[in-house]
Amino acid sequence: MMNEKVMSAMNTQINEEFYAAYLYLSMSAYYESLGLAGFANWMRQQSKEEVEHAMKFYDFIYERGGEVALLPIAQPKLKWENILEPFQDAYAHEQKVTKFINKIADLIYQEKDYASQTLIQWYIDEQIEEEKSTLEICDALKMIGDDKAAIYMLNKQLGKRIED
Ligand code: OFO
Repeated sequence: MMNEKVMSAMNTQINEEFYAAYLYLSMSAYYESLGLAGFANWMRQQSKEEVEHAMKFYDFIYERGGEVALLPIAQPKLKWENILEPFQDAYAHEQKVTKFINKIADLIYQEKDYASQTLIQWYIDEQIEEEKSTLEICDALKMIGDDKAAIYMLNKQLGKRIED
């Protein structure tokens, strides 16, 4: 039997993960519009990863005999001012998601919901990676500035990201 409060928090987080997928897909579309296929690919892969994050909660809720309740997904931002901005927003977004995950972890420990502890630890570890990868690209973009050759190289590198 699933703890009701934890189930409700996980349902809310499913919505956040789908929103993240939507946001990164919107960033991908922005990079497509600039002809930066590599940047667009990175964001598209990230978007897919967010759907997987949502589905991991989804599957867990059913494994525990709970019920998933899907909520409306908010519209993401559609335009950015320059190629750095989406990654800055992505890093800020990941920091926000880390706070959400930590709150769910607090609740799980408070409720002594032992069955959910391993799952939430997976998300805690994943958030370390999510913050790190977006911050690294932000730093690279700040270093590069307007250097066209370096943007070209980074675009090539980001184009290599495949589903993990
Ligand atoms: Fe689901 O980790 Fe990013 O948002």
